[in-house]
Amino acid sequence: MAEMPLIESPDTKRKDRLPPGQRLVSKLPVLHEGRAPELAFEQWTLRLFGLVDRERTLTHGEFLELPRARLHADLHCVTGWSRLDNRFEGVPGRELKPLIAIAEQARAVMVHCAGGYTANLLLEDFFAEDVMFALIMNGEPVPAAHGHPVRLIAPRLYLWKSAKWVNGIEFMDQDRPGFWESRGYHLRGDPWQEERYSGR
Ligand SMILES: Nc1nc2c(c(=O)[nH]1)N[C@H]1C(S)=C(S)[C@@H](COP(=O)(O)O)O[C@H]1N2
Ligand SMILES: [Mo]
Repeated sequence: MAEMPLIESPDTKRKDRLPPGQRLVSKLPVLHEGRAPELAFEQWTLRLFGLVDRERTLTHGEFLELPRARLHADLHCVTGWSRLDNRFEGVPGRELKPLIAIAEQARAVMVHCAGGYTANLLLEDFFAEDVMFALIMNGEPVPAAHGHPVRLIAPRLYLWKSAKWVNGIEFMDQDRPGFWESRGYHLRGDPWQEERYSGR
């Protein structure tokens, strides 16, 4: 098998890697609303819907046939901690593109999760080169508390966008607030701009 390509999240190449107002932690905390769902990978599916020509639901077997890559990325939580040099393995978000015809008017996605959590991303943020559906995190299958079996990683935005237990991507004609965004978090959440709260 050919060696898996390595994606370096661009922020890992900065001289100063700590965004304003953040402090470094060495261990990744566990943070989420409600209880972590326990999901068997064999039953897991990924639904691609909304502004697509035909809705499609990938089985775990179909998902495992998609091209994989490794990812090196820094993670920044809006509550103020950052963890550098995280390692992931999984399917880059861009690999979904050939599977569906996305309508021209699509501008954003809503990421859906088991348990009902949602997070919105602009289409260009979702298809950034360093966005990944992660299966492996720091050498092990993504643990239940961190999103088993599949967790989205969007390292260029605050970590609330990196949805755990992801099971659906909805393509939308405009950006709409997800779970935290409708509770006061910023619609986009760029840590370098300190887009923490919307001020609404
Ligand atoms: N499904 C789901 N994903 C989620 C959350 C959640 O409550 N549910 N919380 C988000 C928030 S606010 C943070 S800070 C990160 C924490 O990820 P970690 O527990 O792996 O450190 O997960 C994000 N993804
Ligand atoms: Mo968070």
